[in-house]
Amino acid sequence: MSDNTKLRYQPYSGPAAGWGALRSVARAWLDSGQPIKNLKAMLKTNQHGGFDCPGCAWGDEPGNGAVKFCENGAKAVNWEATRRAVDARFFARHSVSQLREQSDYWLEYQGRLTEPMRYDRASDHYQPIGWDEAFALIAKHLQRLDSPDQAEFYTSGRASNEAAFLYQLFVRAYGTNNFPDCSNMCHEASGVALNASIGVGKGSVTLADFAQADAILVFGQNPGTNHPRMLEPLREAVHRGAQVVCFNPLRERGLERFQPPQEPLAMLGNRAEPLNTAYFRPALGGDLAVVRAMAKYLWQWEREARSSGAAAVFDREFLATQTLGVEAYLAQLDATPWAVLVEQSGLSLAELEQAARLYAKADRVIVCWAMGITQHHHSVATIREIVNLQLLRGNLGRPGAGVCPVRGHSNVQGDRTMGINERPPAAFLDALERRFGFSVPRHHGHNTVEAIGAMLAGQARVFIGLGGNFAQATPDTPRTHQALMNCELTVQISTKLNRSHLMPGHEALILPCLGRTDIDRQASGPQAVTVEDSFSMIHASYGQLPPLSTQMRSEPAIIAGIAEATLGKHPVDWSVLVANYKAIRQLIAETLPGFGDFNQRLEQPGGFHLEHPVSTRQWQTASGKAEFAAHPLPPTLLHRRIRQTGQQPDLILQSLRSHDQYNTTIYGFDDRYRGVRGRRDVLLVNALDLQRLGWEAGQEVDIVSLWADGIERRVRGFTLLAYDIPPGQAAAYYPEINPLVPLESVGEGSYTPTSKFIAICLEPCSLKNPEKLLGALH
Ligand SMILES: Nc1nc2c(c(=O)[nH]1)N[C@H]1C(S)=C(S)[C@@H](COP(=O)(O)OP(=O)(O)OC[C@H]3O[C@@H](n4cnc5c(=O)[nH]c(N)nc54)[C@H](O)[C@@H]3O)O[C@H]1N2
Ligand SMILES: Nc1nc2c(c(=O)[nH]1)N[C@H]1C(S)=C(S)[C@@H](COP(=O)(O)OP(=O)(O)OC[C@H]3O[C@@H](n4cnc5c(=O)[nH]c(N)nc54)[C@H](O)[C@@H]3O)O[C@H]1N2
Ligand SMILES: [Mo]
Repeated sequence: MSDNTKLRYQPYSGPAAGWGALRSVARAWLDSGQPIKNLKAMLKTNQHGGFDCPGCAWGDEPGNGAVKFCENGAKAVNWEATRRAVDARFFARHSVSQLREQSDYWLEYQGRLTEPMRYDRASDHYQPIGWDEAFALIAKHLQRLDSPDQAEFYTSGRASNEAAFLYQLFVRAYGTNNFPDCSNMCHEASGVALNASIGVGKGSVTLADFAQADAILVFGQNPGTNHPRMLEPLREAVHRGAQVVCFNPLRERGLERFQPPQEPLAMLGNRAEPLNTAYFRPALGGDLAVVRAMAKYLWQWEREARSSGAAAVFDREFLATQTLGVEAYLAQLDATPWAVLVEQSGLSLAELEQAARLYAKADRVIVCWAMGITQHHHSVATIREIVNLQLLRGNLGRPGAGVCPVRGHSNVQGDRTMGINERPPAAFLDALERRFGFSVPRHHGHNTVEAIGAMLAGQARVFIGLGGNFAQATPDTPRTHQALMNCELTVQISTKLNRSHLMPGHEALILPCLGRTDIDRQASGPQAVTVEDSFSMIHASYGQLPPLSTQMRSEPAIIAGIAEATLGKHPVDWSVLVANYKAIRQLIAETLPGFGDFNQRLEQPGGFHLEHPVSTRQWQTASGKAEFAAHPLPPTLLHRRIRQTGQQPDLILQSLRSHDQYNTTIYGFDDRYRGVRGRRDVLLVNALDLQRLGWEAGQEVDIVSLWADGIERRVRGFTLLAYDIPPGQAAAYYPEINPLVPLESVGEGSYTPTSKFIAICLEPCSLKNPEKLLGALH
């Protein structure tokens, strides 16, 4: 398969979903090599007794039997459930150096990893190794470190609750809290901000709330691609006259028009329905100013109401009885000048007022957000500001209202609940200690950025990855690659070949694991695993397809193997737990609040809801109240280290996902809704900026990012595309531009790489023959 065809660009005129989605699903099926088998399995997606979709973390209504997968869920399933195998013969044919020349797309396309492999430095090939030998090698490396804190234990958000619980139990019994995870690059800021404001770092709404909301605000999210099943509640909301208000610099098709693929009449009549009632296009990183301006309007109207005796704008009783700090916050609103709000938000005063009016008109409001909010310097402050706004009108802890950080990976939220957390709460550690009787490490561990720093500095020497693609998902790519290769041992527990396997430490292992779609058979029979969605619903997932090879093992079995080799039967008998996952769930029930009768409650269709204290207006903050945060606005959105370069950036770049990818997994080269086809190495820029900067659409350029640390960060040979994007902004696909994100450019209080705010300059292309070299670059 050739990776890169010619770039074609034609603005997309169809609706989201609809025929385009059906065509794309059919292609994914056929390409899996086992379409009929997969079709049967797909019909079980998100059904009782079936598997949880390995796509996103959007939740589903239990029961009703309707088909419950979307285009991108189908792609995820067919990508995992392929007949192609990456086995010992494959690795005998290709050296690691040769594989590095291949694109990320090509690597994963080769198929499922089917047997454990060990890197042989002398021949530069991976060679087969037995499972026991692999476990013994890991144990040897872990046992000889000077301190357990010299090992990093990464987790990606597909790991089940059972796998995550065992993993953290093993790692803490081994002696460290070094749990860098994908969440550090994703919704970390949501967790930090919500914990501080309302006492729980999770969203407060369930799917049922969407049906009752009068307004749904969607900030920095592209659900048409990344959470397609969210489009239906949005459509339903518009239908019944609720406001759906979008804040996104790009006009995302998935927020504009929608054709339900499950409704034949709408499809045949080609009828598309609007998905929003207002659309605002702020500056990158401008949302803090947007939300503050909305609050400032509310405050102005509340003041007027107070003096005229008109109906209150604020929920005065809620503010008085449930919250702390409103006075300081209102003073902060007074202290923030309108001119600064207009400048930083990128919206006009009239637009800001319109947004505030839409908000104030609604009795019940849900605010949703995703990466357009979290991957910024001021992400924690922005999310706290969203909560501030919601508090003013009591939009928390009642039906149809609340906050909804829409999660990414299908079990990223569950992994945190299970203790994948480098800064675990004391109550969690106390509970572990009580149940398992060993003294747990209390000091903080490394997050993703700190782990990279430690490996670069030689302070961390072993890296174990439970899923994911650490080499490509992280910032500052060349430094991260170096960090992995500095290690004495790298271990990747994976389903598919990716670049992380090609950045081996001195020694390296690939441990092939079962995925969500595979039947997981243990001593007591086929096993279910459990996951938690964005609405805190816990449900079971049963694999449906026989694994491609008998050599693959489940994630719990692999973790148990590593644990037993390293620690023996301490603090539990690992193999007994793996024989029947009910035993793992029993331990979870005995350790974590909210999981009583875990095994029994799973039998209900749709699973069960983990109670959210905010739904009954209990605030688990230090003060016992919902807390306002009165941050001043940053003086400028440009970080000090950008200003210190003394250079003015040409543009501010955001990195985003195309319609044909799942994070670093690239399914194809089309971004259907944005009209970009055939290529991913493109830079979307406003035509006015091209003119201003003296470039032409179609030209190839190098992109250089600004950060005053003496390191040159450059990607080469990107094609300029004139696109409907606000002037001064640019957009390009992740992970191709990750080399431009400085490791030290992180969110305040969240440590999340600022992947949506990269100051860049364009330079003439330094590639001689870009077309030919493209494969090597990706
Ligand atoms: N098919 C598919 N599904 C996925 C994924 C995938 O890669 N593919 N990834 C999963 C994961 S892990 C995650 S975290 C989610 C990600 O889901 P999203 O957050 O939707 O993903 P992004 O593509 O990063 O989109 C960010 C959106 O925010 C907008 N944006 C960027 N900067 C700003 C800003 O400063 N302000 C505002 N208001 N908007 C901004 C962008 O224009 C874009 O529409 O999706 C999950 N689901
Ligand atoms: N520039 C930029 N960087 C970003 C982002 C961005 O928007 N811009 N987004 C960030 C976000 S939100 C996230 S969540 C991270 C994602 O970071 P990761 O979660 O680390 O990356 P993925 O691409 O999801 O990982 C894909 C790999 O996971 C493995 N895998 C798939 N399924 C399974 C499974 O069931 N079990 C196991 N063990 N392995 C499996 C496969 O081998 C596959 O190659 O990237 C972050 N990086
Ligand atoms: Mo994510």
